[in-house]
Formats: sequence, C-alpha cells, structure tokens
Amino acid sequence: MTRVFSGIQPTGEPHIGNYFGAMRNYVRLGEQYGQDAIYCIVDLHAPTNPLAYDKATLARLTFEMALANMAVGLDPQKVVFFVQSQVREHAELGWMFTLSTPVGELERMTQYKDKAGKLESIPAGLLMYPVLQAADILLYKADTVPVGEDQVQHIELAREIARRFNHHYGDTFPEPKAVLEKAALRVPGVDGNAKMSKSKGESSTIGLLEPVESIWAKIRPAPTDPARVRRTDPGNPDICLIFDYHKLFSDDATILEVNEGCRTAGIGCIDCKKRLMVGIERELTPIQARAADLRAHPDTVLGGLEHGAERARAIAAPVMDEVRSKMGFLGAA
Ligand code: AQP
Repeated sequence: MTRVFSGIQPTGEPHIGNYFGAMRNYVRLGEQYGQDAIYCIVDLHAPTNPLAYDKATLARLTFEMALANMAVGLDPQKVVFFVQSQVREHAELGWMFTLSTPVGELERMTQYKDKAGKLESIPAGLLMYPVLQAADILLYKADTVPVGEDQVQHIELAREIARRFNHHYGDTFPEPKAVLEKAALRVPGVDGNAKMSKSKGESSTIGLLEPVESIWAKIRPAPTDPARVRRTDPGNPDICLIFDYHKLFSDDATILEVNEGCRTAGIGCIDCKKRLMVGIERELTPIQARAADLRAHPDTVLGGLEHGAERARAIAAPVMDEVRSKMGFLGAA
C-alpha cells in the first residue's frame, strides 16, 4: 500500500519553486491516493530558524499557506490536509526519535550547516529539524514523500531513523522514499540565487499569489546570460534563468522559439521575458482567482484544516500507542 506524506513550512509567501517542486505534485498524488495522501503545514518547523520566524506573522502565514494549497487544487475533503501543531503526536514522536539519533548525523545535514552558519546562537531545534521531519512522515507510516531536491538528504535520514527504530523495537515503520518532480528539482531564485526560497526574501521569489505587475517588475531586470551584452550578441539559454522559467511556464512551441532565437540573437532578452510573462499569466491567473475566492470565505479554509486535523489524529494516535508500548513506557497498551 502506498501512503504519501509531505510538509510545507509557513515561513513566507509560497513561491513558484514550492509550486512546481512540491504543491502541484501534492494535488496529482492526492487525486491518485485520496485519503492516503497526507499533507501538513509544518508550523512547528518554522521557529527552528530564528531568521525566518516571527510570532506576529506565524498564524497568518499558516493560513495563507493553506489557502494557497487549496487554490492550487488540494481538496481537504479528498486528502488529509492539516496544521502540524494541531496534532500533538508529531512533537511526541519527534522526541522519541531524538532519543536515539546521533548528533553527528544531524551535524552533517547540508541545510543545517547552511542555516547554522548564518546564526550567532544556534537553537537545538535547528539541529533537530530533520528528526521532527522524520516523525512527521513516520507518524503516518508513509512510504512516499514528494519533495524538492533540497529535501533528499533529510528523507535519507528519515529512512535511517526508521531502520534504527525497527532494529531496536521490532518492525514498525516503512523506509520512506523521496519522489522528485524531475522538471523542477530546484527552481532558481529570480535574483540568480541557486534555489528560490521563502526565507531568502521576496527579492528572490516569484510568489504564487503575487500580482502579475509585481512579477514583471522582478523578471524585467532579472539576470540572463552575462555574455550577452548587446541585443545582437547570441546568448546561451542553458545558463539563463529566464529559459529555466520558460521550461516551467511556456508551451513547447515557445520554448523552441526562444531557445533558437536566443542562440541566433533573433530575439532580445526583453522580448523573451515578455513571452515568459504570457505563460506565467496563463498558469497563475486561475490559481489567484481561486485564492481570492477562498480569502472571501476564510471558514472554508479553517474548516477544511480542522477536518484534516481530526483525520490525522485518528491515524496518529494508534501509531503513538504502538510506539510507547514498544519502547516500554508505563501504562502503554
Ligand atoms: N526552489 C525550489 N525548487 C523546487 N522545490 C522547492 N521547494 C522549496 N523550494 C524549492 C520544495 O517545496 C517544499 C516546501 O519546502 P519549504 O517549505 O522548506 O520551502 P522553502 O521555500 O525552501 O522554505 P524556506 O522556509 O525558505 O526554507 P529554506 O530556508 O530551507 O530554504 C519542499 O518539498 C521543498 O523541497
């Protein structure tokens, strides 16, 4: 049996990297697996990075992330969709896994090293982030995890954690596998950053719900092939951010045309960017219309999440009973 789990952090407005790398996949897998597709807004993870956490905005960003996923097509009546902090078992299983995960394994995580390097004082929670992530997945005994490439190392660790638990306490958890969206392994930032990321700020991201004029204001000055100085210079689309975006948003004929046009200097960068905007508008306009509709009916979003949390608790509670019992806690069934 396949069971899907994935989480998304409420650390900022969702962007097209989240959309192509993860959110679109959530919907597709949701249609395939229904109640066995479990998605969570991982708000307990957000405060692990003090640079990305603000108590004044956490609730709003959590709501916005839920709304964005529903606008993309996630139906909380068909899949299980909820907020992590509303299902207490995540934190409990996270603690159980913390007890036996070697600190050395966690210190090797690339994301930890990147984020810790920017902090003067490193919260223990930042180091434990992938342990809680393993708990998120294994609490539902999920085996399939749709994520972007940046998460692959964490999913490997979740496999290790499952293996270790099974070895000590008997067969309990599956070893989960990452499922990558090949077309969007790592969507680059519009500022030229290797990975578009909420915590890098709005100058790096193209928001899923961002007005088209504001997107154009970022696309217009965005870097292209640096060797293409004059309009008449041929360019290399293989090293051009705008061409990466064309591959996500444009139809095949446009991709072919701008690829050829760039190499032969038949099209200038501004025209190429204008063509890209056509694809962006086509993809994002219906999502933004659904988002506006949901914003006018916040109870639909909140009710959907409450319903999801109830269903998540119903799956999580017996798994936690099993874990407590296998680990030998007093009073466990
Ligand atoms: N640029 C991206 N390209 C492809 N997939 C991406 N994902 C994130 N960025 C890209 C995938 O989106 C899912 C949610 O991940 P997240 O909430 O950690 O997103 P984020 O934008 O990376 O958020 P943060 O808060 O800014 O995190 P950090 O600081 O870690 O980058 C995941 O499946 C992720 O792979």
